[in-house]
Amino acid sequence: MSKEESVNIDRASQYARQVLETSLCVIPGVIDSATIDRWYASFLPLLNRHIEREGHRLNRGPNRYYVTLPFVEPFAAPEIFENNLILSVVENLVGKDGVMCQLATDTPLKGSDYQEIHRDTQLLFPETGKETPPYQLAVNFPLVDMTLENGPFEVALATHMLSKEEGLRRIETGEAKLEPVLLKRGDVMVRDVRHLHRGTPNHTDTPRPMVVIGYSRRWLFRPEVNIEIPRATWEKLSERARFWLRFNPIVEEVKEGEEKYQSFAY
Ligand SMILES: O=C(O)CCC(=O)C(=O)O
Repeated sequence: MSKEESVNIDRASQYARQVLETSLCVIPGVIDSATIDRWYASFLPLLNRHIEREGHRLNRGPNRYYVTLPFVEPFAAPEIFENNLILSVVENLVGKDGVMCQLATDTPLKGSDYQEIHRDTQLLFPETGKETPPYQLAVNFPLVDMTLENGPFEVALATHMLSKEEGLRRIETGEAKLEPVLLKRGDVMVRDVRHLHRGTPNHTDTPRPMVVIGYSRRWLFRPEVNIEIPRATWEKLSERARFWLRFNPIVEEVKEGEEKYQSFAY
């Protein structure tokens, strides 16, 4: 093993430990600015068409939209979803045989509001009232710097292993605190989506998209999401990428349509 590989393994396990303890880690400066700019420019027309088509739904709150990204250029980007460090952190948490099942964005615009404090998934075994090791992760990165003005994602650290009621109680009493995560363009956050969190209002005129790549244990079925992979793209993927994407449908062409993932909060 090269020195670089073993440094990466150490870093990945440190980041993974941080996620286990606090529910998230931030890996700074992973994605270069030119890539982020390309994504932002390609995303805006998608967002505008989404708002025109189904902006009336308000399912994420006013002026806040969840938009799936098509698995085509520039979004079918192995340098991001197959990034060695990110994927090693993910493997530490959901296993080397995990899956990638979601590629989308959350975007508050001016006029957005505080969301209800929520988690993104239920307990695996609700009747036990007990949490388990991690099974569903979000790898997030913003397409603009996330500032206090443009609707930063807020999270109460270390609430991922608590019931929602207990997490809310701790927030209420001040034992836990909702705090903004101020990511720079290029930073990547890996998070256990069970932590209590919320979107906050964007007070600027610039949309604040944050990309979400969903990774899960191999056995977790999330019917609300998938990634349609054009056959031509599939042919060009590495073995490792094909493995992580193996349960997604292969299609002849990706068609833009209504968003499937409508509800979000538990
Ligand atoms: O601010 C964000 O991007 C997160 C929004 C969110 O948690 C959601 O819509 O479920």
